[in-house]
This record gives sequence, structure tokens and C-alpha cells, in this order.
Amino acid sequence: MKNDFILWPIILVNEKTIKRLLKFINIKPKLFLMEILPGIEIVDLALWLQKEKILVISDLHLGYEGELEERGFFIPKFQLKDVLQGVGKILKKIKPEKIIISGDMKHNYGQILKQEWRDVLKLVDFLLDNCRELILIRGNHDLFLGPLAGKRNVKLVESYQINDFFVCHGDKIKTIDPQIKNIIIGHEHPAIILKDKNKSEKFKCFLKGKFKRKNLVVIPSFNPLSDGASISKTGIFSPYLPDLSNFQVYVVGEKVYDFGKVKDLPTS
Ligand SMILES: [Mn+2]
Repeated sequence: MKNDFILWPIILVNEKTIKRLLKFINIKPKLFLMEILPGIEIVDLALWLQKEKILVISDLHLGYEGELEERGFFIPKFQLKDVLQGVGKILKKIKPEKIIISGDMKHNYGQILKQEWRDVLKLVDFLLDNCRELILIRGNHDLFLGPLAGKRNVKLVESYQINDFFVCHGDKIKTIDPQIKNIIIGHEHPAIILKDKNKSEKFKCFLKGKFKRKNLVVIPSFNPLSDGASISKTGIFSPYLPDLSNFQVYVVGEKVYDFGKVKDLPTS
């Protein structure tokens, strides 16, 4: 199996820096919510399907700290707390009927680490308290998520389809019904690097483009320990992203910022 990530550096997004950099490149901030396609809004690092009242979150990689620890890196354990806070902030604005995790709920491929059991169950319980149905989509890191999902009777699926939306992790090409108009994936952990004279910093972003004439939206990683994989004209991990040139970039800070197309980015 392809190991799709490198050791992530720990970079916390600093809102002051984003504001300074945005002033530099002269892009005006939009609201916390931004509609990027009919019925689809960005809400912080999650995606909101308005009519369906579904919130989609991706690539939490819970238990990543545990793996770092096993490799000899000792870092403060704030991952779950940050994820709960981040989701909590969204749930103050949005009341979803369903919440979908579009893959990589947990990090470790081969086994369930103690911390993963604890963290995943805490998050699952929190999400279940805030919606009618929780749907877990299997990511390439989720080989052993079954027993965890089973403990709370949560659905674990390969993909999820509703109206004209198709949600999957994005690591494999799936067969998709012709009537589907919108594909939503994670897996890629997209981010861009912004530079000014003195500093460069990486920011998570959404990507919006086309895959076989359907709309394709890529959700960034919700993991606070991951600052994401820098996008270039070609995607890095997902087979849905052979060419990113015409993808629209939406950077997420406290607000959502439309950065235009990948091919027009000064940094790409
Ligand atoms: Mn993945």
C-alpha cells in the first residue's frame, strides 16, 4: 500500500499572518460560509450540503499523535481537543441532520492504537449527539475502522450517494451513476503556500473543478497536526486529480478566500 504521507510538520495557522499575506496579494475575504456550487457551501474546513442538511468532514487522522510517539516524537496531545473545538465551532452555525466523514477518520494503517480507540469513540459520540445519522466512509487509512464503528452502531461504507451527490474518499476511482452531478472527495489534503518578502506559510484549501464533466470538490484535512500537501498543477495522491490547472482554490482561515484558479496562482 502506498504510504500517502510524509511526517507532517506542525504548523498552526496564524490568522494575523493570513491577513498580512492576503493584504499583500490583495484578495478580499468573504464570509465564514461560501457557496461554491448550487447547494454546496464551504463552512470552515467542512462542506455543507444545504438542501440535504449534510455536513461533510474529511481526513481527521485521529491517533496520529500516537504514531508519532511510537516513532519517538513526543508532542502535546491536543489533536482530539482541537478537532472537537473545530467541529463545535461549525455546529454553532450549522445544524446538520447527517454528518459524513469522508475517509481517514483514524491514522494508523495496521492496527488500532489505544489512543485511536479512545479518540475515535469520543468524537463519534460527540458527532452522534449533534446529528441524526453519522456515516463513516472508509479511507485508505481505515482498514481497521470496522470494530470501532461497530461499537457505536455507525454505518461504515465505501461511498455515499444522495440526490446528485456522490461522496467517497478519493483514493480509488469508483463507478458513479450517470445522474450524479457532484463528486466530493478528501484524501488529497490540499494546501497552498503563500509567500511575501519575509515569510512563506502554508494554508489549507478546498479545490473545485471537473472530473469527467461532473463537478469535483476536494475537502482539506481537518487534522490540526497536518498543514496539508502543497498543490501544484498535478495532484499528488488522488487519481481524480490528474490535472489541477483549472481547479478553483478556496483558502480557509477564519473566513473563506477565493484565490482563483491553480494555473493563475503566483505560487504554483
Ligand atoms: Mn487518505
